[in-house]
Amino acid sequence: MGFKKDFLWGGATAANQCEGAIDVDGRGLANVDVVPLGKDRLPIITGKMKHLAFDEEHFYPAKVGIDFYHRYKEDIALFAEMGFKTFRLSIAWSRIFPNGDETTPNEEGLKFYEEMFKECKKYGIEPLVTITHFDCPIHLIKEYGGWRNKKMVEFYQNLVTAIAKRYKGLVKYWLTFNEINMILHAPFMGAGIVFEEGENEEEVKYQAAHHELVASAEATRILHEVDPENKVGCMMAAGDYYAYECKPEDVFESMKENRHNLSLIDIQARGYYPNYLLKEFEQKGLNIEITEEDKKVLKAHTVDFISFSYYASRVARAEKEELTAGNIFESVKNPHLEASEWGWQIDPLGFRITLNTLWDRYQKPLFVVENGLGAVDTPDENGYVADDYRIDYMARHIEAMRDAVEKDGVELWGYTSWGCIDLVSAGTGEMKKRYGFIYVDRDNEGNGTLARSKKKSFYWYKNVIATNGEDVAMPEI
Ligand code: P53
Repeated sequence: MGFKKDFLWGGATAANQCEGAIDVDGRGLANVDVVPLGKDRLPIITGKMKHLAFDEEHFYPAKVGIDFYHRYKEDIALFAEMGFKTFRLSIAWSRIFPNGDETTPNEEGLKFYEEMFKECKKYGIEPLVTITHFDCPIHLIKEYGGWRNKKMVEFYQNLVTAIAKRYKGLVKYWLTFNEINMILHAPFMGAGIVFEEGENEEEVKYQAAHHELVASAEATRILHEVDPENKVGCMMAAGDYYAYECKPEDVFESMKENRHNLSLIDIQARGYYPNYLLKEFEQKGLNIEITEEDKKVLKAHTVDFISFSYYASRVARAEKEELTAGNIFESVKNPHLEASEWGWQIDPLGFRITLNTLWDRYQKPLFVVENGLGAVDTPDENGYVADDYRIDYMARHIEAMRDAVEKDGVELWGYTSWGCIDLVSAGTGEMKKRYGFIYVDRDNEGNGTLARSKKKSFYWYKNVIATNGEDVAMPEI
């Protein structure tokens, strides 16, 4: 019953949202460094506004992040205190290959993650490594146009070969691209794409996605070759679309939205393009170059497991109406659900539904690698955050996940909550949108000591892990 004995409980981060130290130890500049806080962020991450360098008028939160680069030992000790079995982090590509197209990796970059993995192992924590979490060396964007160029596949393979060899025996769980479907919503952040005047944006996005898919399959091949023990997963931003009403037109719309969202992992999981997507290319006149050799690679190297983020469910409606505010993923408002302060619709049962959708569709083990509540935390006079709202959100989601496993028979390897320590928001660039069990003293403008402190949820999650997810109530502390 319940979660399996060796269920991997833990937390998740991404290099660009926590490390800072962007010009230290030979690291090169990346797309994620130059996305600022504020109103220009959305046009920049969606590739509508070209912005490849720093300027005076914007604030760049990634420059410092939460200074994880210098403080990771302290932070991993706190994760260990909560009982983490796994820790999800990403590798900053430009630490390993500062420009992206070099032939030999940067030793200092390799060393940094090696030390970090050893620090995890010290506590029996299994690293879960995202190879690419939205980042791309700026040089590859300027020189080659980012993932629109097929040469990226080669550069990515160099990265994967270097890290697969170096971290053999230290890392077993790998994810190729974070939220691969994000390329369709935020192509600069997802793939270093800046659109040019008058081009067919959809065609560019799908061509870039195709290159990422081939690169992902090649990464799977390399990781399996270097160590047959390696487990490689795809990763998507999930959350089922419901039909707004039971009228067939709304149901049809929700089917289309779900397919659109799942299309890329369909390919990573099954090894071929689904007919519905090929038909869509045809009908829209999109000319996507897919070679016979690419098809062979996709077919031969499918993923071992399916990982995903889940924050909210979504709604589809034949007539587009009121959309939820200011998000990369726009969705029709669901009148039956409450939303977070950022308009993300809170739906624990939707989590169970999404888990079932993915399990039914692929019949491969699942791994929840992001879930959580982005909220404003206000420390009391002692600096303590009593985040009952977060505990409530997470408790209800963990219960729903347990139902999916216990009552529905979904095969699930683990759960890493997003932003287990407060970090910079990917969508907005804010510090104010916090997810952590650990509070970090830093605000949107960069004020604060960066000191860490335990929130109420820290003690709660520790108990969840200690009881293997059986007890989600708040314990006495
Ligand atoms: P933030 C949108 C929708 C779903 C997932 O997001 C998303 C986004 C991006 O805003 O991204 C994932 O920080 C992503 C993380 C990100 C997290 O969700 O905008 O993998 O990097 O931080 C939460 O609240």
